[in-house]
Amino acid sequence: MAPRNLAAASPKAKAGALCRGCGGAVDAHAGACPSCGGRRILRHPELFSLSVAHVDCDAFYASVEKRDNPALADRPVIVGGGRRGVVATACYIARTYGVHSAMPMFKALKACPDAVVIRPDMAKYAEAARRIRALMESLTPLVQPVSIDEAFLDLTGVERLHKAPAAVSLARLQARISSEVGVTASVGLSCNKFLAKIASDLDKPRGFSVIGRAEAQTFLADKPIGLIWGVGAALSRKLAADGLRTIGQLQTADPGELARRYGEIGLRLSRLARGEDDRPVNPERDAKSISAETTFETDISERGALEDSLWPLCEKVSRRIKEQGLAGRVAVLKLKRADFSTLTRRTTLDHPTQLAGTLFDTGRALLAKAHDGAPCRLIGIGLCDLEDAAVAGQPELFAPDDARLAAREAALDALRAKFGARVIGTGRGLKKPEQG
Ligand code: TTP
Ligand code: CA
Repeated sequence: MAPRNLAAASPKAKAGALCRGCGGAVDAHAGACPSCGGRRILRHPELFSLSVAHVDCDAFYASVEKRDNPALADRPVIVGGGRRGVVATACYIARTYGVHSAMPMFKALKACPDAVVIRPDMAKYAEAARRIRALMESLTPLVQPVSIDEAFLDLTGVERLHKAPAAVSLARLQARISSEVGVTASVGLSCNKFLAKIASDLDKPRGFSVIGRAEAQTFLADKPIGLIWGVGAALSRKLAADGLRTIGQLQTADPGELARRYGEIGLRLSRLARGEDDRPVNPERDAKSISAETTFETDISERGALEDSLWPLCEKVSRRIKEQGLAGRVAVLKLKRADFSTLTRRTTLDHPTQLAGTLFDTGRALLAKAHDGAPCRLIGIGLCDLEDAAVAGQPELFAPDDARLAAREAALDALRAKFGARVIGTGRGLKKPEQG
């Protein structure tokens, strides 16, 4: 399939170009690659200045099955079945018959009676995924797995190490995944995770697509809001009910109004709609927790005073987790008593959160159970079991109480962004919170 070039022609921009045959950098005006003679040339004005990528394997389970049984190469292959009786994935040939993931198997076979159906072999897929991950990590330490067969890579700063622009290293990675693991992958290259993820899907399979900074807004304008990663059907419906259907409508909507109506996610949607996404590629996403703690000058035994000290810590955790675009499903409270004995209490939330208020309420409940009146020298609180907030989908929006909390925190976050983190307290951080 021919590579897609989304760049608006810009006479001033110095275009980079890449041979899709051998992955080498070529002169932007070359009709064919001087090394391999290939004519599939990808040109883009920002090609050699972008370094955030999303790499996603094509029809992953089915590709592994085809690799292991070459007789299947030209056959429609469906992987799935088993207890749930649904399609896990279909190869691209089977997709031409309308077969897709999560489709009931009987329907899939009605659409494509000749399909070869294979039961999933997770051990095999996990092994291929590990090898692909290792190839990615040989390029950059900044690899953030998203699922078994996809990951974000940040190649900023490793160009000198590889003596090649990120685009060239990624083309080589794509070739190595194919030759060494035996499956194909698609690459999306851009300036941030949001755009890279969209790009990787534009030209599947074996795609290599670029969305540059300059074209991002225009490219997004006529796309449906559902294209935004993490905007599920429920949120799409809610936005549509308010007349918001295209990303372009979000671009022109007042960010303050979006924040007021939808809380934190409104602000985020406004930024994403403009192609702005400052979430870093975070390789430790799965293992990490985000926490904050404080040691008192004098030991504290009074519950209310402990709660007072908890609130600024919740704000700190919330700020850091929002900065990283994460949300945590498990809240952990830590107390160190005056005799240095430590106790931790944890609870799993109904849904992942980024909110200081939710963390505080949870922490306060944990404290009520854990604190026996003994004097304490330290208190800490954190969130773990982290996931990408966009993937977590901000279901708080649909819990009325949390939605109010989210809107309030979003408004405060917007003020902090404008005037600095230290300027805005909520009052709770300064005085004892109301009981209840
Ligand atoms: P995806 O990356 O969503 O899909 P894919 O790799 O099969 O195809 P594409 O080229 O569109 O990326 O999922 C990766 C694997 O996860 C997929 O091969 C099978 C499994 N999977 C399921 O088991 N059930 C599902 O509903 C989906 C979407 C995926
Ligand atoms: Ca995939």
